[in-house]
Amino acid sequence: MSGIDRRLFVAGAGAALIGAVGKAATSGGSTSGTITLPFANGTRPLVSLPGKREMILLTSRPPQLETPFSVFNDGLLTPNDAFFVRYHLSGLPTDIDPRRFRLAIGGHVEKPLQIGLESLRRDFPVSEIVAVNQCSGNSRGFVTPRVAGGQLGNGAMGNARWQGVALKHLLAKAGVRAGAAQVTFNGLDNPPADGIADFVKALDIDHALDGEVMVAFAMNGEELPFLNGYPLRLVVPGFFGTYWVKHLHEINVVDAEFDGYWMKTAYRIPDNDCRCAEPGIKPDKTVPIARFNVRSFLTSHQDGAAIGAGRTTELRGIAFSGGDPVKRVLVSPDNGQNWQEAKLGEYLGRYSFREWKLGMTLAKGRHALRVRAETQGGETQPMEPRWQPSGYMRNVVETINVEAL
Ligand SMILES: Nc1nc2c(c(=O)[nH]1)N[C@H]1C(S)=C(S)[C@@H](COP(=O)(O)O)O[C@H]1N2
Ligand SMILES: [Mo]
Repeated sequence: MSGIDRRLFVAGAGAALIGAVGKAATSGGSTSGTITLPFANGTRPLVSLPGKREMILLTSRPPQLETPFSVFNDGLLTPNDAFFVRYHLSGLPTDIDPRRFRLAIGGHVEKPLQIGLESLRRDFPVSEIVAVNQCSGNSRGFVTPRVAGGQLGNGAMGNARWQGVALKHLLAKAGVRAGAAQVTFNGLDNPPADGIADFVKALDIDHALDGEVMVAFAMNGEELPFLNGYPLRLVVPGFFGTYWVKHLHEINVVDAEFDGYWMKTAYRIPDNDCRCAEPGIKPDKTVPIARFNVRSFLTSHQDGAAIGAGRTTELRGIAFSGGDPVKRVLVSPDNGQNWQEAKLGEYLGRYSFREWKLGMTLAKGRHALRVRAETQGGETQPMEPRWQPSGYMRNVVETINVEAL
C-alpha cells in the first residue's frame, strides 16, 4: 500500500472497526474460542479486531482488549498488534482525515497553535523513548475481596518504543504564560450520552515541561494503531496509562488545578505510603493516581507448568518500575524462604521492561516460585497483596506454582 492509501485506510478504520467489534461480540464472527483467566468469572472470548491479533476481549462497546500473557515472553517490546486496548467512552472517532487533522494548543499561552501532522514531524525535534504503558487496573481480577471495574488479568500493560515530539517543544512554541498551573489533554473520543464526562486528563505544568512527556505519532517504528490512539497520543513515561490520552487533539494550559471528573473523582488512590486501605473502608483522603509501583513477572512458565526435576531450568521474566531503575530481581524456589539473584538483560532505559533470567534446579515435587524486584532507591514489592477500593496498583510478589517431574 502506498503512503496515501495506507493513510486513507487508517482514516476509515474507526468505522470498520466498530462494525467488526459488534460482529465479534454478537455473532461470534471473528471470535475464535475462549481463554480462562485464573480467577472467578475469568472466561473471556478471544477476538481479532482490525490491526490486532487474537486478543482477550473484556468489553466490545467500547472495545477493550487484554494482551495474552505469553506475548510478554516473546520479546521486550510488545508488538503493536498485541498491545492492549482500553477506552472509557463508546463514542470513538470514526473519520480521522490525516491531512486535515490539527492538534490545538491553547488556554493560558501567548500564541494558540494549530499543528498538522506533517508540521509536527517537520518543524519540531523528534525523539524516541522506550516506555511501559500500564492500566491502573491491570491485574484487578486477582484482587480479594473483589472490587468493581474491569476484571483484568496481567495483560493490561505493554512496552513500546514511542516516537514523537517532547511536549515542552510544543508548549515553548505556544509560549506558556506566567501563572500556568496545569495542562489538560483531550482526545477525539466522546461520551455516548449527556451526563457522562468527556475523558480529559491533566498534568502539573512542571511535569508537562520535563522533556520526557511526549506527543507520540509512532510506536515500534509504525504509525499508532487506530485502537492505540491514531494519529497522536500522549506518552507519560512512568505514569499509569490513564494519562496517556489517545487521539489527542486538544492541549490546554490552565491557571488553576483542573477539576474534571476523570481527575477529581475517578482515578484517585488513598493518600498514604502504601496507597492502600482496609477492605470495605473508604479512604478519607485521596490523590490522583500517578507513577507505577515496581513489579516483576515470570514469563517463561505458566502457573501449573511441569519442569524437569534435578536439572537446570532456565527461568525468564520481566521487571519494571515508575522510573527508579530496577536494581535487582530475586527469585525464590520455596515460597519466599530463600532467594536467588537473577541476571538482568539489556537496559532499554528506566521506563522499559527489563528482562531477567535465572537457571534453577529443583528437586522432584511441587514448588511455589516467587519473583520480587527492587529498585535502586530501595522500593520493593510486598509479599502480601495490598487492597484499595478501585483495585489499582496491584504489585504483590507473584507466585508461580510448578511441578518438577
Ligand atoms: N482518548 C482516550 N485516551 C485514553 C483513554 C480513553 O478512554 N480515551 N483511556 C486511558 C487509559 S485508562 C489507559 S490504561 C490507556 C490505554 O492505552 P492503550 O489503549 O493504547 O493500551 O489509554 C488512556 N488514554
Ligand atoms: Mo487505564
